[in-house]
Amino acid sequence: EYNIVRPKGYTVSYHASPEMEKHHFGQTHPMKPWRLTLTKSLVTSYGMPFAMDNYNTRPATYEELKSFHASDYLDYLATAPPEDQPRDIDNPEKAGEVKFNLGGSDCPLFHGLYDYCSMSAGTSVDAARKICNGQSDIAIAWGGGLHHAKRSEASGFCYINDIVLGILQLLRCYPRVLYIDIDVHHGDGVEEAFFSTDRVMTVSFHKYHPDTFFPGTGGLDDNGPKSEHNPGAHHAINVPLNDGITDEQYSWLFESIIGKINEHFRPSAIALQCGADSLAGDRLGRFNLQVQGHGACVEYCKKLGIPMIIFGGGGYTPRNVARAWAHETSIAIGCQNKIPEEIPQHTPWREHFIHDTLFPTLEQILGEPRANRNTPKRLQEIVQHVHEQLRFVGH
Ligand code: V1S
Ligand code: CA
Ligand code: ZN
Repeated sequence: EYNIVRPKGYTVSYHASPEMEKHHFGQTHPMKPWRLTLTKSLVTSYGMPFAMDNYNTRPATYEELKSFHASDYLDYLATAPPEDQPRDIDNPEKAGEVKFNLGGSDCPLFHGLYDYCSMSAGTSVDAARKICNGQSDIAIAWGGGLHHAKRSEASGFCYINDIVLGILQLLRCYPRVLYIDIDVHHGDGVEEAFFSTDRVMTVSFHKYHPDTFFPGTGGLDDNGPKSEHNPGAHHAINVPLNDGITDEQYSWLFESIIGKINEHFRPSAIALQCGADSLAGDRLGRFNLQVQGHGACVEYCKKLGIPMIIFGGGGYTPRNVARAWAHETSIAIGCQNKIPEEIPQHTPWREHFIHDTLFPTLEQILGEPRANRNTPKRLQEIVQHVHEQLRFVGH
């Protein structure tokens, strides 16, 4: 009804697994897989599925997961019994044994965990395959983006690193992959996985404080192991930020940094993690970004004209996650100017949106905006440092 049509000669695919959305981390846990259902509901009520190839994905196989993860870790993940009460890892007496960081309050062992993980990974691997075989120009995997998971360790709500699996798939057909991470947290798992190769450059924008903000890594000078013999040296870029950054500052940073990286590194594919916890009003986040500023990053990447996977990630205020990811789906399709700002009347769970617009103002979201602790001088220094790093990269 909004006349959303397929862009000519351009294919966007949407990879989702409705079963994944039914899993629960626990009552008090901030990660709510149901936010994916709310996102799909908004995407559908705007008529966007008509303009995309829509896939219900299969779970990733054990062999696929093994392309990054260790078998003893996967075996434990597949067989550890679910705990009904999350253990209190901050209290060693009650803690019991914790293996692979599984079963604390951040990474609980819940019912159906292995299915949840393999479905999330399945969406990302399928998205990567569609990019590889040229069937999609942009492939969307909102159920992926779990950037903290390590080869043999769960971390920060992430168990399987679907992004690493997706990038490994892209590397089979593309010489260089640029990973960009706009989640409010540092993309440490992806950075570490590609520390020793010059075929992947990783860039994370995040709130940084080594003692008080998870995971505490990703300082400006952390650019990968600096050994002369390591081809991956200088291929990790970190953009550490303070509380309260605005759309205007973030867009300026993003374009200055990604523009320069694109010139030097010349990626043949992009993997973009769009964690929505960098939005204002997020339960765990600290920034003042609006749906427009978050989406501007996706728009900028799309304009580079390079095949791209778009992943989800964090995002702990479901209504804001759904708004951002629906808007970003419309940018991928190129119909962002055709859909009305007002949330359609027939949207299931419309009452969850509180404000009936895709673009609520900062005042509507927060009442009082969070103080902005990012000075123009500091942002200039960050851009300067990144430009200096790039002198060591490619041409
Ligand atoms: N910030 C934060 C935060 N909140 C929680 C949490 C709160 C309630 C619960 F019932 C369970 C967990 N954990 C954290 C962080 C992890 C953030 C992960 C972000 C993931 C992502 O968005 O980047 C990608 C999906 N964990 C910590 O801060 C660790 C602790 C150090 C403090 C909190 N306690 C609960 C565990 C140890
Ligand atoms: Ca980030
Ligand atoms: Zn996050």
